[in-house]
Amino acid sequence: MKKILVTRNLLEENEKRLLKLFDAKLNKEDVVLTTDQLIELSKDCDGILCVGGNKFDKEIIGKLSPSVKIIANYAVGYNNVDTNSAKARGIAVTNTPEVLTDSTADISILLLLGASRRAYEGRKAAEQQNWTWSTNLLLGKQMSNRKLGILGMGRIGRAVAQRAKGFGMEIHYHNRSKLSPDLEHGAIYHSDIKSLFAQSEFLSINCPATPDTINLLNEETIKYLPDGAVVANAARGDVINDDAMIKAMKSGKIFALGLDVYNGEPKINEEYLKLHNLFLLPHLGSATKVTRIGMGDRAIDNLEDFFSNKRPKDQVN
Ligand code: 8YV
Repeated sequence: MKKILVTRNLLEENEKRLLKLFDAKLNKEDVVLTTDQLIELSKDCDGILCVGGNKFDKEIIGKLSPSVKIIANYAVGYNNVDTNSAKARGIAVTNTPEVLTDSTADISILLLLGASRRAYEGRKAAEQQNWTWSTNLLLGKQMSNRKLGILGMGRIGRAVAQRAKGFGMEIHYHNRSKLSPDLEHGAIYHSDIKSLFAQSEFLSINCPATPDTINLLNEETIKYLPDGAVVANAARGDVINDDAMIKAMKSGKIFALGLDVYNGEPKINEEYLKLHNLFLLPHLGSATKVTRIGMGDRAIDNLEDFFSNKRPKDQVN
């Protein structure tokens, strides 16, 4: 049986299946492993099933035992793994697409609604029981029939578009390339972000973190958005320049922000926490039981394929 280091607990259903197929080295305490622990614990392993919080940069990959042949990432995003360095070392890298599309798109909508309808302030006021109903109590922005910009029109972006149509929103998007009409479903393509942002009364960030998207919302580009725009990020913290965003939230340029992901998470820029117009969640995009089981199954499928000498369906390098 091939030996697999599993860096965090999986749901019971997934662990049962994994244990039937592999000699799985589990992390029963479910602690976040340090880099040194990762390297040490994987020494006698043929593969690693890891989560997005486990970083595998060039240096770490260089220190992995030659026995490690696959890194099966339990996440659709794989910016935590240097796929080129892995390839150079003969290590396959896989991700878990499709299975988390719906749950992540749901969270994007929750972020847009939570931010625009002032859910954080609302929760605080309700909890403190010191509010008086009035015609202008916590007035928010209404999504219905407004324009939604989607940055990154992959599976998740398209699922956000589908949901937003239920609100009567007009969908605009930017992507590396224009989608075919059957995938676009009437959404309006913008070949550059300046043009997309200019239309985005609401903006949903659903692109992967790549050298092209890191810091994409910055001092300069935030200015392209209409005054009072609402922004939601369910992708990766790196896409937003926090200092520029905080400044824009203070000035009112950005009416409100919804965040599920952060630069350097679980840490969050302290300045954000002083703002009332922020709706935040602790990286819950894929956090439903059905999705997490789907992610585990997908990672296990990839390991199974790999060790049966088939190219895993989700190999990304
Ligand atoms: C995960 C994610 O919660 O899939 C992704 O890219 O960001 C989330 O679904 C996390 O990375 C778990 O590994």
